[in-house]
Amino acid sequence: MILKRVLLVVAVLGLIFVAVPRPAHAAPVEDEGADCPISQGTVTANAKLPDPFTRIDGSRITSRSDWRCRRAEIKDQAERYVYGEKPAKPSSVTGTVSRTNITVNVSENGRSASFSAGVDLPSGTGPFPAVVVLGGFGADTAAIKAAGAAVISYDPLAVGREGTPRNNKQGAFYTLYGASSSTGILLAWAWGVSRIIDVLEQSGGSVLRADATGVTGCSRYGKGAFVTGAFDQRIALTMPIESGTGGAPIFRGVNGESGAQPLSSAYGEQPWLGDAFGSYTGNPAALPIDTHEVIGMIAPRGLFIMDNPHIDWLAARSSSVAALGGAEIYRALGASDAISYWSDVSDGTHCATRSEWRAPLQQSIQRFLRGTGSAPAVFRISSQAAGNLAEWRTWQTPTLTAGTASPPPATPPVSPSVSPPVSPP
Ligand code: MCU
Repeated sequence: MILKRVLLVVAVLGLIFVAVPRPAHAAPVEDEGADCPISQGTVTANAKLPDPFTRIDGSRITSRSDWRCRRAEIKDQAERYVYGEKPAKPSSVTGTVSRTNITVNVSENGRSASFSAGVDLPSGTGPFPAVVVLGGFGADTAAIKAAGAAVISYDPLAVGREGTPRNNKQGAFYTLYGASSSTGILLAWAWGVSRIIDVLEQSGGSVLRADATGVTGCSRYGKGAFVTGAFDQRIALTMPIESGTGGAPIFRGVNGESGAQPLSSAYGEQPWLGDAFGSYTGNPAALPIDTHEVIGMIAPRGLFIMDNPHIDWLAARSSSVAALGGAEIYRALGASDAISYWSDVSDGTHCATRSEWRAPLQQSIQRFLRGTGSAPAVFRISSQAAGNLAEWRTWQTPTLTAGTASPPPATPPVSPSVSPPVSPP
C-alpha cells in the first residue's frame, strides 16, 4: 500500500518533471536591466582587464543581485565602445514557425524587412528546444539533434551583409535602422536572432519552445554567436566556436599575441565591430571594458567556449584569458558550473567537426536546454595557447552575498534536479 503510494508520487513527480523542464538560468526577457540607471564615468586607460565588479561610480558590488544593474552598465559600454547600439524589439514583429521554416517580418517607423531561417527537427515529439546555428559550417548539427534539440539554420548575412563599406551597410537590420547606422554587423546578426526568438514566443510554442534557445557558430559566426548570447538574456546556452579576434579573445591581448589577428585587421576586414571601435584598435587599454565582461553579460547562463590552438590567427591564448576572467564572474554569482572552455583539441583544421566536443556539447544541451543532467563544467586549456589570468588582472573576486543573480523564472522550478542549488564559491 505504502509502496504503491510512493510509486504514484514518484510517477506524478516524474510526469511534472518531463512536462515542465526549464532551462537553468535564462530570463523571460531580452534585457532584464532595461530599467537600470546608467551613469557615464570618465575612462582612465588601463592596460590590465578592468574590474568587472566595480561600478562606473567606483563602488564595488556586494551582492549577487547587484549583477543585474552592473551588467546593464557593461552592456551600455559594450554598445558605446565596441559593437554599436542594439535597438530594442521593433514596434512590429510578426512571423510563422513551421516544422521546416521560420519567417520573420519586422517594421519600425514605416520601414519593413523580412528574413527567414530553416528548421530541422530531431526525432521524437515536440515541442523541442532549439539551437540557432549562425552560418552554414562548423557546428556539429548531428550532435545537436541527437541531443534532442532542433537546429535553426540562420543566415546572418541576410540581416547584416559582409563586403559593404561602413557608410553603406546592408541587410534587414540596416533597412530598418539606416545604411549609415554605426552598429556593426555582429550586433545586427544578434538582433536578428532576438527577432527569431520573438517569433518563437508569439508562435505558441507547439513546434519549438521559446524558453529553451541556444546559439552557436564557428569563426566569424563564432564571433556572432558570442555577441548574440551576450545581448539576449532569453538565450539559455551560448556556444561560440573558434571565434578569434572580435569574438571571445580579450581585446587587450590580441595585438600582442604572436600571429593572432590584430584588432585593426578585424575592424577593417568586415564591418563586424561597431564604427566607434575604430578609435581603439591601436589602444585597447583605453577601452573601459573587455571581453571577460562580455562573458559576464552571459553569466549565469550556460556558456561553452570552443577554441582551436593550432592556428595562431584565432587568438586562442587571449580567448583563454577571457574565459578565465569571465569564469571569475560566474564563480562570484555561484554558477561556476555553467561556464566551460575547451581548446585542447587534436585536429588543427579550422571549424572541423571534433569528436572531443561532442560529449560536452550534448551535456550542455541536456542541462541548459532540456533541464536534465549536469553541465560539463570543464576547463581544458591547451598548453599551446594557455593564457595566464594573473598577468592580466589587479582585482580579486569578491564573495558576493546571496541573492538571485537574475529574477526567478516565471514558473518556479518543480524539481531540484531541474535547477540544482549551486554551491557558493
Ligand atoms: C576567425 O574568424 C575569421 C577571421 O577573423 C578572419 O580574419 C578570417 O578571414 O576568417 C575567419 C572566418 O570567419 O573563417 C571562416
